[in-house]
Amino acid sequence: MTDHSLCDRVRAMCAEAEASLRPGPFLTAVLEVRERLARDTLSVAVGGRLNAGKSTLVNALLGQRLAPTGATETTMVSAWFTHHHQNRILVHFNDGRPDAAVPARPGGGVPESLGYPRENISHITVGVANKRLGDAFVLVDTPGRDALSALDDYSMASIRRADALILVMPHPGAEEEKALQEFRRVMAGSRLSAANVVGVLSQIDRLGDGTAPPDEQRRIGAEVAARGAQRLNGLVCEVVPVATKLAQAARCQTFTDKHERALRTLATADPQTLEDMLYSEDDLLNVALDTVPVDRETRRELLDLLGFHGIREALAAIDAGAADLPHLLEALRERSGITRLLDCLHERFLAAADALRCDSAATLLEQALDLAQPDERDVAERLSAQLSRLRREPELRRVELAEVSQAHARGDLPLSPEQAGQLQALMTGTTTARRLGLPDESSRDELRRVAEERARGWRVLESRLPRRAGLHAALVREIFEHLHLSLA
Ligand SMILES: Nc1nc2c(ncn2[C@@H]2O[C@H](COP(=O)(O)OP(=O)(O)OP(=O)(O)O)[C@@H](O)[C@H]2O)c(=O)[nH]1
Ligand SMILES: [Mg+2]
Repeated sequence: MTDHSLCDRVRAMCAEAEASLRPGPFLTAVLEVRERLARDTLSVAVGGRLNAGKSTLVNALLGQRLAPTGATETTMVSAWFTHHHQNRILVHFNDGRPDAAVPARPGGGVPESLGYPRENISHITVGVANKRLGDAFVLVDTPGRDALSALDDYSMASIRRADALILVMPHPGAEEEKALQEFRRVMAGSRLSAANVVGVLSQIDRLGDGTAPPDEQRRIGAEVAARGAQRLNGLVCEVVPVATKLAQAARCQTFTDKHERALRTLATADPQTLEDMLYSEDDLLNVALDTVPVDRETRRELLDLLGFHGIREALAAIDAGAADLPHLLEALRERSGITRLLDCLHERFLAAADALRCDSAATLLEQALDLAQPDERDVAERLSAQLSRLRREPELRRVELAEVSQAHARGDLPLSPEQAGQLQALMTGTTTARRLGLPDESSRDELRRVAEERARGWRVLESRLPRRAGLHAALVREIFEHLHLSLA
């Protein structure tokens, strides 16, 4: 089997159906799926509330400052960043008009104005000659809203069209719980779940009163992220804390020798001056030049680039031995949390790309079946049978656990905390052992024993539940059985 075997099977199904269909809505939907699969990359949307730090994170992931960021509502239309041999921006309209090319900002960024009314634009495609994108994914920056309940149709449309989602959450406030519940509601009916949603706790420097030393601030971030992951159990596979602004600076080549030199000079201040200076942003800006020979303008530049927390992280990294610019940048990437997020995206999204893309394509085809006209029934029935066979593939079944997890989140599938934990591990584990909630070094016999025990447990549960809930339990049971068999 090749890496793309599941997607290849969907492509073949589309080709076969297309050959027998006449022009009409069913054929159009099938063609759209084929076009979607022609792209060989996974699409990952970045979504969340207004000002959450989505665009800042997109830039950090791209390794280039292409998405505009700002303190007020900044991202007005969804932007699909794709690899292209030359920088170009295409505007796609929602009234069927042909796409229009608009000039990019120097370096390929999205311009302030696209020159068309926002309400006529469905989304834009930003082609960038960016190697990082080439071998990874299409990244989709979406507009935020002040409440997730009001996430506009176009944001939601882009989020639904993507294969996976990074859900960006800023520092938790009183509104957080409500917003998260809203997000659950908005996502119900989409296939987004712990199988393909990674949470990011953004702007970790803003947690608490923001005066804690950097390592303490990171510890607070990890704690808040862990609590968030607990609350969003079933919806996200994990929540990674990221100092988004610092991550952007550490990955976008905007931090130069000049900034490094200035930081090293700051680091030479005597301990008392250093402590006074790092008490607040104002103290950093206002400390007398004769005590710290870095001019105010450069200090302001450092603040704009790294933020106050970032400056303290950089000074701590220098203190810990980061001897030159590359080592300092590496330390900042590590400290910002972006390195861990990238690992997480590779492990969870890229390694499962075939199944995730196949699942979204198969879902679109399943929806398209309803569009068949009476004389297209044969084709629809054949396609439906092929899709049912495809859905039995173990890798896809795991993605389907999304529905089970959503049923549990809605209260339609009562589970004990232990069973909920087993379901979460099965969905999000990246190795067989982890899927069974066991350490990686567990013996094969132990894995087999536990897989069998789980299958038995879920069979008992299945027999006690009403029919619909029982079907969900049956899916979990079948996956444990399959794991058991594969360990024979
Ligand atoms: N202190 C701090 N500020 C940040 C951080 N990340 C982003 N910001 C700032 O927060 C503001 C919003 O960031 P954006 O990335 O534009 O947020 P967004 O979610 O894309 O916003 P919209 O597109 O308007 O919904 C900007 O002023 C950023 O500079 C961070 O880690 N720390
Ligand atoms: Mg934005």
